[in-house]
Amino acid sequence: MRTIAAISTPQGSGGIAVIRISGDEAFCVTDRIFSFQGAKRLFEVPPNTVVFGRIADENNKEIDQVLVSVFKAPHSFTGEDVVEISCHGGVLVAKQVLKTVLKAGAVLAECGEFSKRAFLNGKMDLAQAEGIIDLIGAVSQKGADKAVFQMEGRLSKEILSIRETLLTLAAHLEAAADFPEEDIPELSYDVVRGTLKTVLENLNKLLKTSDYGKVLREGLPVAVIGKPNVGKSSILNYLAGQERAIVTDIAGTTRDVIEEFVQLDGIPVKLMDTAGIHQTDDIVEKIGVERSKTAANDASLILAVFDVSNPVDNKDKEILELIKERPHIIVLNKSDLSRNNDLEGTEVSAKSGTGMEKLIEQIVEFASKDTNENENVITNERHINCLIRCKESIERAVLSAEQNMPTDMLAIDITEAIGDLGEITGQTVSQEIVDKVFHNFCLGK
Ligand SMILES: Nc1nc2c(ncn2[C@@H]2O[C@H](COP(=O)(O)OP(=O)(O)OP(=O)(O)O)[C@@H](O)[C@H]2O)c(=O)[nH]1
Ligand SMILES: [Mg+2]
Repeated sequence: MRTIAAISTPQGSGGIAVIRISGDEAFCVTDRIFSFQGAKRLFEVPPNTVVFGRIADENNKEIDQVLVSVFKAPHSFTGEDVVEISCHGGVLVAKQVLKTVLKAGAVLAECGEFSKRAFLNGKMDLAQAEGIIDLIGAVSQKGADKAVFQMEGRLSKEILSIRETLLTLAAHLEAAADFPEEDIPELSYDVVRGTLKTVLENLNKLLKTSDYGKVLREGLPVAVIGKPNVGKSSILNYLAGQERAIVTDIAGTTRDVIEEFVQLDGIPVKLMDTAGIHQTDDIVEKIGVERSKTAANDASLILAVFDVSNPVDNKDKEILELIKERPHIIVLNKSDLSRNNDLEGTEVSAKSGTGMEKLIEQIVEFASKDTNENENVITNERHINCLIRCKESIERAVLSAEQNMPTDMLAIDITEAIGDLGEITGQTVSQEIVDKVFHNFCLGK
């Protein structure tokens, strides 16, 4: 395979930049441009060591003083010989080092090519590789935690264990069908059904986590609605930890939807502050009110805000009517003032912060949907599709088992399900899918 190279650190200036080289020729390519004291050639250097030296171009003009890390196959990220040149982190210098490396015989890596090689060389499976990318792209602490689970292979382990159960079952069914003279004890339909139902439960359990996975990927959309002046913007500002929206005592201050990404207890939340909902002839406000209603409709969760210091009026009743069919939390704001209504909900004061912890807890509980801290969470659309297909195959097999169909019929569906699970980890996956997965990776990864 060709020896590849790319800048693995982001564009821009920083303390250092890293140029990664991987392939059979990684050491000789580097030797052509790198000089250092001690051993003469890089393959003589012990693996996993760092060497200080200088990089020069073909005219022996020094480009930079660098540190070179040496990893020998198969004990490297890609499983091949790998050299990582840490140079000074200027935009120009990193590019110049790369240019010299390419001139010395390496070719520019494609997006995700290092990770693809790691996958092809068995250093990690497909789901693990995708975990790395999720970790790099994580926008929240909980998202990062789940990506680490995936990168470590915890998701793969769970998938492989389900696959193993199906493999054993399929092998037994097929052996019984193919070699009837061998006297292989037949599995009763009850046993087959029982095993398939357990598999189905496990698949459903995994698929159920994908809602939370979507939250971790995209953030939970939460709309803050209520009549004017109840303190919606004040609540947004409190949760955002900054004065994001204008707050005044004039009713109708907010006239548009204001979005703010926040992390609540490590979970990403897209908060939407909205215009106060009421009847108005003001044309701008009218549009704002329509947008509030749309935001409420599109959100996964509504924070319906009421002012405890005022009696419930028709405008509040309109809000209660609007949210009754949708997931919501009733937020009773201004709890620092004396109480003038008997609404039930979560009492908070955006002014003093009282009750906000409880509100955050409720939002987080809604977002995480009973997912246990230690559970795998399905965050990847590709994995969801594979699991859905697998589930459908198993459902067909269960139906066949219930109708006492010939066992080789069942085996066909089970084999399909095995393939679907193998696609997640990459054991049974087409080249086309592999290329597609890695193409989404960044350059140098
Ligand atoms: N005492 C008290 N006043 C509050 C509290 N929260 C907000 N306020 C005041 O209530 C008024 C309205 O607050 P906003 O946050 O602008 O209310 P809003 O619901 O966004 O109002 P509109 O954008 O006009 O719909 C301001 O004067 C705030 O200072 C609170 O918890 N306690
Ligand atoms: Mg407002």
